[in-house]
Amino acid sequence: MNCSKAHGRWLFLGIAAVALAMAGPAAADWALDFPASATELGNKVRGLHHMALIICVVMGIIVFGALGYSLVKFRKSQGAQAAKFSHSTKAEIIWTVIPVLILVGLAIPTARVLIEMEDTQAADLRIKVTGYQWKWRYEYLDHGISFFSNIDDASNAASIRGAGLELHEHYLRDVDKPMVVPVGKKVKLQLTSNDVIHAWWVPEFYVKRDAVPGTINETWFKAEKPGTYRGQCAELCGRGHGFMPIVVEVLAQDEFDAWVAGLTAPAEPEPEAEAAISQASTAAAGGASAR
Ligand SMILES: [Cu+2]
Repeated sequence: MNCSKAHGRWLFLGIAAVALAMAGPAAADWALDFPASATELGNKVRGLHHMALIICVVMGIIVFGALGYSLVKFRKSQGAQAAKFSHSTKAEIIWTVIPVLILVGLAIPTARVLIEMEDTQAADLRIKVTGYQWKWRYEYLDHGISFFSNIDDASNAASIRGAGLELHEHYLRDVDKPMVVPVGKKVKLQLTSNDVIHAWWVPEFYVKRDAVPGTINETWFKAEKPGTYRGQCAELCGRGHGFMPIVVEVLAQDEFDAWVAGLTAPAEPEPEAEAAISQASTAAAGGASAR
C-alpha cells in the first residue's frame, strides 16, 4: 500500500468518527454547566466551582502560554543560548508565594461553604432516610409519619423487556409517594441503609450523601421555591439500582400542614364496621352477664 492511500484511509476514518460523534441523539440535547440550584447553598457550591474553574483556566493559559512562547521564541534554530545559572532565590520565592496565595484564596471560601454544608443544626424538620434494595423509606421524626417511596407503576410496567409500553415523560424518575417538605424550611436528613450502600442524590438541591448500613450520615437542604425535584440513587447498589428514583415535592407551609394532617388524622371507621363493632360488643356483654 502506498503512502497516499494510507493517508486517505485515515482521513476517511477520522471524518467518519467525527460524523458519528455528531450524529447521535445525545448531541441534540447536550448542555454545559451544573443544573440551576433550587437552594441558596447550592448557589454557593456552584459559584465556588465556577471560581475554581476560572482560576484554573487563567493559570493554565498563563503557564502553557509562557511554555509555548518560550519553545517558539528561544528555539535552538534561532540561536538561543540556555542560561547558565542553577539557583535563583528571587525566582524560588516568587514560584512559592504565588501558588500559596492562590491556594489560600481558594481554601477560605471553600472551607466556609463546607462548614455550612455540614451544619445540620437548627433544622425545622427532620427526616430519616433509609435505603433499601430498591426503594427509599422516609420517616418524619417530628410528625410520626413513615412510608416507603417506590418507583411508579407506569415506569415499572414499561421497564419490563418486551412490554411494548410507551415511556412516559418521567420514566424511571417518578415514584408512588414522594418526599414532601415545606418551602423555605431547613430539612435535615439522617441517612442510613437497610442492606447495601445507597446514596440519596437530588442534583438541584446540590445534595448527595451516602446511606450506609449501620451508620447515620447527615445532610440538609432548604428549597427556595415550591416544585417537584427529582433525583436518584447515586451508589451502584445492585440489580435494581436504576429503579429507585427520588422525588421531592416542595409545598407551601399550609399545603404541607394539610398533607401532614391528612396522613396523621385517625381514620374514621366505616358506618357498617361501626355497627358490627357495637353489635359484637353488645353480644359480648350479654354473653358475660349470662354466665
Ligand atoms: Cu441504591
